[in-house]
Amino acid sequence: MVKFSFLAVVLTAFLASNVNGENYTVQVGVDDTLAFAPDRFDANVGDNIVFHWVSAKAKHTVIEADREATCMKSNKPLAFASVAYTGNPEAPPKAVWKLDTAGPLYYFCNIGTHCSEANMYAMINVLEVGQTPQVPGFTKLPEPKSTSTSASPSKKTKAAAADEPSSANDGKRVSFAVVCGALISLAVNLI
Ligand SMILES: [Cu+2]
Repeated sequence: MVKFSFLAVVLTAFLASNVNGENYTVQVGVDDTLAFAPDRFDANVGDNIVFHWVSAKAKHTVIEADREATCMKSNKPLAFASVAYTGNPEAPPKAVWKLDTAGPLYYFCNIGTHCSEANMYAMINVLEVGQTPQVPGFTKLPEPKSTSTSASPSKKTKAAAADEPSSANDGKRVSFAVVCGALISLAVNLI
């Protein structure tokens, strides 16, 4: 039984590490500006984009568009569209966009003139599964700025972040692992 239990643990760990894509974080209203950060990066089919509304100063939305800078909602029947949130830097409202098709994804904020005058739009280059992102996004939020003079996070390259585990995925992975472990243990005990 010890061997079977060990096998179960190994199998569980293997399954848990392969079931989810990355979770990329996009800050909506970063640094209280009319902008998304990062505003352009590569991801893969199967990844999730987790939008964090971080500005308490204005309402914003995330609305899918068919092309860049049009400020018009996509014609797709299932086009992504969030509700309008006023942000909270300590506990940001969030929305998750799961990437299921390769190709460029465009989105914008449809509040007032945020898109048309402040250029509050952005894109994600969605690659096929297995293709290596050349411009990695944030897999966790950038460190909070210590002064108001720091550079915009959207301009940083995030090579370091790409090497870090996706903390937002851990909860799901753990719960998936627990379910798998329980099922495998059950099966092993029945043998
Ligand atoms: Cu906005």
